[in-house]
Amino acid sequence: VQAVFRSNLSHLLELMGSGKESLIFMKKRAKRLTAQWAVAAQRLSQKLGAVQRDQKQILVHIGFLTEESGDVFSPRVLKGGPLGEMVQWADILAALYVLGHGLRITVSLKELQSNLGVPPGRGNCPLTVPLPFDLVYTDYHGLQQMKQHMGLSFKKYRCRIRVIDTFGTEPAYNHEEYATLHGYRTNWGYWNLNPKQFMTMFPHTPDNSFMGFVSEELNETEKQLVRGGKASNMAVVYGKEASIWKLQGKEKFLGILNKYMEIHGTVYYESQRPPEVPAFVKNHGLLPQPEFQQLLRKAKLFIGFGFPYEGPAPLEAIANGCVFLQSRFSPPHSSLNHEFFRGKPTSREVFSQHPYAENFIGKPHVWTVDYNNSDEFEAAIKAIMKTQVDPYLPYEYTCEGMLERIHAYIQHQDFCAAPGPAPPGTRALQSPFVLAPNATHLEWAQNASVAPGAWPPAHSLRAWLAAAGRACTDACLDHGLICEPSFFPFLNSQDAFQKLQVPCDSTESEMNHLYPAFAQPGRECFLQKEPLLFSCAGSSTKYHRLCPCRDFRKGQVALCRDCL
Ligand code: U2F
Repeated sequence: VQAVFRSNLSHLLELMGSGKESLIFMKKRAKRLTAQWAVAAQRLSQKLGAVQRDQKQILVHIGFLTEESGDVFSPRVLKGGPLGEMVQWADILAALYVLGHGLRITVSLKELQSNLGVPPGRGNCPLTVPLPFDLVYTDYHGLQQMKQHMGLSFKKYRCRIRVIDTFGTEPAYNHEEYATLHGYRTNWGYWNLNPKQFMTMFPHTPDNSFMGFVSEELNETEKQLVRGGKASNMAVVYGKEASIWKLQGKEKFLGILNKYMEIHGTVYYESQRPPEVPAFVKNHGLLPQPEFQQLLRKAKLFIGFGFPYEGPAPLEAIANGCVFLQSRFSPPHSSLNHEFFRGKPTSREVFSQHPYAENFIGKPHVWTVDYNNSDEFEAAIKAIMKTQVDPYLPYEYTCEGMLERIHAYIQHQDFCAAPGPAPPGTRALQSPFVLAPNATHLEWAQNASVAPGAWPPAHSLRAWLAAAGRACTDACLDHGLICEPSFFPFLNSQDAFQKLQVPCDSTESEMNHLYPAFAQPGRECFLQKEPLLFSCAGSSTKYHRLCPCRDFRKGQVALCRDCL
């Protein structure tokens, strides 16, 4: 059956059920965005032309909303608790539905079991019950529940699972044995999935797939209205929960801001003003999402206090024509030094409250400054008040961008297929590259055969030997490219080192998430023994890593130019 784009979301709203505040929030959002999804579907349909799309049967099991996992989020929806996850799930559901796939949605263990065809209480039975879904989207909580209740089927069908994982899972944490041996064990990791099965909220490391969410896009008339209606001295503070306002030292920079601007907040409160919120702040209380957007349309500045990390609100602010001002973290926050990230399966270092805003958007929309430096802070405020900025939304966060990306994943990602090229040592791998004319990197040879069906297509590969201590994520960005982990197998050979003229005195094959790599001191080259450990993330001053990079579409970093 072919998938047909849908523009009416009312059946989806029925499928989403009701009761919980979280579901109500998500349904309102899906409903409000219907028109934007419909236009996006129309545009994508035109862009794809006659491409055949199979209709998939998809189960969406939202584990964190189940009572069995404690559902700590639903009761906080109206109290300033996290909404980012619900924004993302609402958008994933809408996108899958608009793309025309068959959907089932579960938010309890009972519903999960009945959809999986597992008789209750028979979770550990040795039978493999056929899975009636081509794809399952879930989260870490749901993954655990599926493992417990699917018996042997879990192993057989886990390649069909996609895990929505806000902050990402790096390969070193995903590989059970390696994580255990090398201190990468956490509450969440060690599932031995293909790291691309984890789907993140922002493009953190390309080892995972970037799923994202959407922000409402303004049309030309709305943009005009926003341009005309901005109050150049109005600031809104990022932080809907009073605890965010506890930040030490805030008096100093808020005092400076207060000299220039009228400060607004949307902090949840019960009966009286939360004591953390200074009296000069005009607090509106937690606003419904559409009213929050309206407030952003009038404001000039959206200012972050350092928490929450990496949420949707800064993108919404920028899309509504605000400048986002945030603090630089020095030293960077990570699972090593910050409670929030502790136990998360990533070593990623976070250099500001919203690294995506800093690195993918930047000035004039985003200013990242040291809040402890009053001069720098004050200068930024003055400069921001003078600059005129237009509403801006990166393509990958528009409805069309998200549809395009999910379409490409559904069409091309197959983790159930037989593994790619055999690991080194098991067969002589004739490398399909040549040294580029300027001798700095490898390129795909013109006459090399291309693995049919390989996605992303291998001819977009370009490979560098990174500087010592540089991760492949950064090394590729240095060249205006993005690291592509699925290309590692092509590079993992003596021949690749040779073509790059790396002086290997010896070559060893071992399990290490930094390999393939070259160690200068002993002139040793190392190949990767375990395909699951290929990793864009990770660095050590000991190694020059061999890095596979590819191009990407403007505003759509998940997809290479020939990836659609
Ligand atoms: C992030 O979760 P948060 O919910 O704290 O993220 P925010 O950026 O604050 O935004 C979530 C939504 O809240 C909405 C706003 C955003 O789409 O439109 N909102 C609102 O409806 N009313 C208001 O008055 C103010 C905002 C992140 F997304 C999570 O993944 C993390 O777990 C969490 C902690 O770092 O931060």
